[in-house]
Amino acid sequence: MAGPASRKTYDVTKAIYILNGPNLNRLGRREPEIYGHTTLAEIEAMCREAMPDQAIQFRQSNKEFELIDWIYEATDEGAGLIINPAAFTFTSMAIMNALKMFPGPIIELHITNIHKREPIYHRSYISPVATAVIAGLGPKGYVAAVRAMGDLIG
Ligand code: DHK
Repeated sequence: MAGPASRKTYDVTKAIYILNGPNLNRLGRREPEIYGHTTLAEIEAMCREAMPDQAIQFRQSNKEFELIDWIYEATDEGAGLIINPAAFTFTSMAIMNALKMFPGPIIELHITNIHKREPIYHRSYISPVATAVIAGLGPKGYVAAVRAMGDLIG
């Protein structure tokens, strides 16, 4: 096993990017029986409270191309990337290919445990290119992801 000397170092002054996919802008009123009542703005506040000294870029888009453009931006300017691709998880080779170019740690995140849901939610295009996957912890999964990313980027 590689010793501490070989641990990859990241520029911690660079931001952690937290990207959210389609329909997550409707959290709080979107299928609350599945996704809960917490809004995306409240989740963003929870992430910033968890790491007040860490630069965080928190974004949401329903557009696949925009998420890809933000992955490029994170590739050029970020230290780590947390992504909840939502439904694009199961459809987007384009997002998978963009993530392949990201040099830092990637955490794939889902509010629900996708593996406990219908079969269409079981095959992720993102997991093969992610450092880690967090699913089923609800909105608190974002806080767990931010803290884990803090450790990964040192
Ligand atoms: C959110 C969605 O919008 C679904 O399409 C995913 C994910 C699950 C979530 O659990 O955060 O499949």
